[in-house]
Amino acid sequence: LLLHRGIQGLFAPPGPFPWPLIGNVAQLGSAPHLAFARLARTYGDVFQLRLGSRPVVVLNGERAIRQALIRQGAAFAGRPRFPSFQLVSGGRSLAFGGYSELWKLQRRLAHSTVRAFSTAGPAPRRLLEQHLLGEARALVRLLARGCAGGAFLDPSRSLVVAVANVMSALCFGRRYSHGDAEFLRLVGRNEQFGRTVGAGSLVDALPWLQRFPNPVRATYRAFRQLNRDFYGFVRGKFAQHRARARPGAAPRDMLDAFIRLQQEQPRLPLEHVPATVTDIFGASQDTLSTALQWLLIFLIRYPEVQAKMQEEVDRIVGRDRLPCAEDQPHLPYVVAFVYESLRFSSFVPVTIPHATTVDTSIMGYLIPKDTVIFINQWSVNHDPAKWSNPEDFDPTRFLDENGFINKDLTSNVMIFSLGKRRCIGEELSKMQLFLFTSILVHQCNFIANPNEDSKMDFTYGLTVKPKPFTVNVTLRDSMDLLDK
Ligand code: HJJ
Repeated sequence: LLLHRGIQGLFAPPGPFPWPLIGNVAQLGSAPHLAFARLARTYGDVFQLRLGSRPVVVLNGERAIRQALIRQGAAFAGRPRFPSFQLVSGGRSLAFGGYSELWKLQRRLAHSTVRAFSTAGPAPRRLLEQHLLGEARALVRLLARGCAGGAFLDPSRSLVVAVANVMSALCFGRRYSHGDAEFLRLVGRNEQFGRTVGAGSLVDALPWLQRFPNPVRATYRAFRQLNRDFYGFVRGKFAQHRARARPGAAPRDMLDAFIRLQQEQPRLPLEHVPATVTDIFGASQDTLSTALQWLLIFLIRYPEVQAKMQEEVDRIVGRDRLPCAEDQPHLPYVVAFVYESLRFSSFVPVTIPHATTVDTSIMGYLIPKDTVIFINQWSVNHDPAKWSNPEDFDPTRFLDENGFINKDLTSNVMIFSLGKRRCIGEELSKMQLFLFTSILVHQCNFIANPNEDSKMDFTYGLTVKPKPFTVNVTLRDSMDLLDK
């Protein structure tokens, strides 16, 4: 114990005994967030383990996480200097970059760019709605056609292209066809990203694995190529946009807007513009497509929930038009379904790893500067002290006795993180998830493949994705609304 005694008489957090060389890597298994929750029952909400030789402090539960990310925001706002983080967005990533004055400026400009093209007012809202409607229509047509004659198909590729297209339209002003092989090659490799930068990934924990051929090294090389491709794609767009700049005119897309902001704020290096937009585009297509996969899974696993949503949209929207953003306050069950899907799946179970920027302490434990911190969001969303029967999928948990959304409860779902590193796309994402969900259930019936296991299996990474599944999609009525 004396060995662990810190400067102020505080102690390092407790934790399991680390093995030489690998530390506690073997204990994490295929679902680190579940292993962390289990370890928290033995050692408490704040515990320490080692990934390789590197100490990592894991925070579980709302109290510890709030204390770190809100009360001591700046102390916990750093990022570890992992080699893999340097490969993202040309080493100028907003999401993976260290905490500094320049980073704060980058974040402020990025946030106002995203806001200007999502929730800043009625005009951007309409633009987003327009792009989304076009993509939802194309998606529904594609799925229904592929399922003609009662077939089942894997929807994941089409979902990725649909959401990537919404974001490509907002970021760059153009969409791609579902048959565009080059675009599909770019956005169709999302598992490779999360496998490398997810908490508990071996890539940065055991650097000696880079020295001989093995699956971890192969993953790392694929990750490097993926990031080159993404950054290259956005840099191409950046060059085009600069060449076609029209100084007087209003910015047409996020890249235009960000170029403009950088001209007014030359303290931000020019190269940070394509880097930040790479983050925005990369992160949004990965997370939103994962979310849509989970939404579809829950629709087919809980047909009675799907039927209730259809009843609600039919009653409120009717069959003569498609759902729109203004319907949201009148569709509480659909909104509750989206929140329950986020809570239940907790598909960003652990945030991008944090690091302490100074010597600090939390819940009485000493945490030195530059300690890697894992934030276990899953533990908040499945805390039995917060949620009754957290392992049940039940949208009505978010509705009050009058059937309205209980905002205190929805704000308790933790998937966008908190504090200085909180997601800048939260409002944009929630709007898109509401619109996609309400349009899909308004237009289609979704049926599970009876030949597939109903166990909801997943693969772990920065985002948790469902194992491949197939679905049958049929139109609820004619194509009239889709063709309008
Ligand atoms: C990507 C999938 C990518 C980036 C970023 C730059 C930025 C906490 C979570 C997400 C938010 C943070 C970010 C995630 C990374 C991806 C994602 C992919 C290239 C990228 C879950 O997003 O295939 O390529 O380049």
